[in-house]
Amino acid sequence: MPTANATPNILISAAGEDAAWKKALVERLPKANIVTGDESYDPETIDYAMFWKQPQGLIKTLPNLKAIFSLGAGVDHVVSSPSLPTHLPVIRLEDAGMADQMVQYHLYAALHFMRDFDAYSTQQAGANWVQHDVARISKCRVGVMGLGALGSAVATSLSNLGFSVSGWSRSMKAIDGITTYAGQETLAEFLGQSDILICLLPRTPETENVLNSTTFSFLPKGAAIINAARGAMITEADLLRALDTGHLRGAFLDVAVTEPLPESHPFWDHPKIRITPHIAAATRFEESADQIADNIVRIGNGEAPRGLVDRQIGY
Ligand code: NDP
Ligand code: OXD
Repeated sequence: MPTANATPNILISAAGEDAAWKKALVERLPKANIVTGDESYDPETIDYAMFWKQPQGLIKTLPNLKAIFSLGAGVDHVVSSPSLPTHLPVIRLEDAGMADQMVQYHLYAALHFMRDFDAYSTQQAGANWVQHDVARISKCRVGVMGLGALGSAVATSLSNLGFSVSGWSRSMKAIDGITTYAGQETLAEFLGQSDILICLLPRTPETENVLNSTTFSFLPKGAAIINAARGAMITEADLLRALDTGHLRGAFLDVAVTEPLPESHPFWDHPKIRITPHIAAATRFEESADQIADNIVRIGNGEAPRGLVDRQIGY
């Protein structure tokens, strides 16, 4: 890693939240020169950029960048930029207050299916008072794709509540109470025992469209999907088909290929789909600014930063 100036120059471009990020960072790095995209600055002097959905073309105006910080757990908005230099370090947020929120979101969504609330809302529309047997939670099998900072917290919380939980990742993990699988060759087996499938993978060339007609066919009939990762992991037309044929019972979606979800999109009024507007876990300024400031100090001291993205694999 390159080393930093004692007074680093930092540019913030954070999709309308520049001022809040600047305030949080100034408190932690009082000696740094911190500017937002609408202030005047000399692009040649910028050492570090903090980005969330930065304007297209901004990266190539900054020739002397030493690192880019993503203001989210996902880095797809940065690494997908064609002008990103191959060796420029990209650093992501790890948990930073998001794991607790992801746990809350997934407890709600998993119970929605496990306790038949999807069926009861259809019944309510028809003034239909019919009771269903309450399934035993230990018989409900949840599969979590992605066992990173967020997926592992979600898997552990669902397991603690009594669900029977498995997880799938690229490299093998050992997590108390969770049956783990790793690699493409185990995907069909992992999916085959997921009554509720949760996607918490990062968006990379390998994970795009990982949920499609073929992989849906590996799920047990009547399985449900929860996706709060990125819309690009699901082939949307295949999801609609799997719901309409009855192979899938329902989908709980926080993300979509196009966001905001267009008004005319068929997801909005599909009876088996619940939509939330990318709110599963908000980036918390305090925790995130602590991580970023700590990393800038670490780089300044010649140490490796935490949360460094592997540019070869894309997360
Ligand atoms: P991490 O990088 O910590 O974890 C990613 C996990 O996915 C790891 O377990 C990794 O495996 C696994 N993985 C990656 N590629 C593959 C693959 N090809 N096959 C199998 N497993 C794979 O990410 P986070 O947990 O921090 O975040 C996950 C995603 O959640 C983010 O990238 C972002 O897109 C999304 N997100 C959504 C939010 C929302 O509000 N909707 C908020 C925050 C994040 P391994 O452990 O072997 O590396
Ligand atoms: C993230 C997100 O990646 O909010 O942090 O989606």
